[in-house]
Amino acid sequence: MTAPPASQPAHAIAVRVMGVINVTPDSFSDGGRFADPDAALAQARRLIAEGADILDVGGESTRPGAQAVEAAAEARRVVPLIQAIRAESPIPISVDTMKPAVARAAVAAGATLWNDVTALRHASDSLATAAELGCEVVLMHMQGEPGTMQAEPRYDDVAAEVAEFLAARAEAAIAAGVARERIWLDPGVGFGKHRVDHNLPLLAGLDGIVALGFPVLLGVSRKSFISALDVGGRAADQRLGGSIAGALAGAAAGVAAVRVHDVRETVQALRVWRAIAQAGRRSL
Ligand code: HH2
Repeated sequence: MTAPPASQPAHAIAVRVMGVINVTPDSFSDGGRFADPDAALAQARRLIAEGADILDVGGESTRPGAQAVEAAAEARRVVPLIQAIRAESPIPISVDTMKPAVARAAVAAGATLWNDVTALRHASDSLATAAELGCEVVLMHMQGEPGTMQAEPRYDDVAAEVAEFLAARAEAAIAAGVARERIWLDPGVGFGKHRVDHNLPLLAGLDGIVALGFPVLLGVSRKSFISALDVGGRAADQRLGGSIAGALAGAAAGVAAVRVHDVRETVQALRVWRAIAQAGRRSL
């Protein structure tokens, strides 16, 4: 999976949709809805039927103030679901974890992608574990730690600093033995970023991250900057319009995939956006 060459327009390659399943009691976006194994598997089936290209399974919330989870307990949340999905579908499965032990258990259960919001910085053996597992990895930017990251984020030029960080983490992963073609980058919208002052210029500058030459994953879905821009604050499950606007901005910038809670609506929006862009090219 590689980013489109710079000479190709963004819509030449279909943006893949990663559907989120949080097997947690406390996620900001859908906390508790899929903590039950049967509900989580039903959600996985639903997201596959709705057109998801990848499923991202997470067993620990990253929102500020979320309860920390021991690795063994986190693995007990995600592994049975990954096994159950793998038993009935070949869909690529990603595990959203910062812990090498959980990534290891998830890959053994059938996951093929390690989505790490700490860009393999959480544990001293994160880089080596990613190299050993040989799976794809998502390296995400975050300023600070999940618990305190929103306290006082600071940047001079957020898009440039995030791109510089991601390039350095990709080099670190490659130096540790992770194959270049297995690396994805993610700007980490909402992770140690002021809702409007940082997330908006970051989204406006996504092309600089795409230009690094790795596939880019973008997670905008239901994030709080959407409610900051909306008429009246809206709860996480009332941010679909803004989530889709963010996904389309990512598509226009050339991201490879978007991480979303609302798969059906996002697939529809991306298909329409792409068809219009392609029709425009044909009529040139
Ligand atoms: N956002 C969240 C969690 N994991 N991973 C990547 N790569 N990119 C993201 O933007 C991203 C992520 C936060 O969303 P959610 O999973 O819905 O919430 P929580 O962390 O509270 O479970």
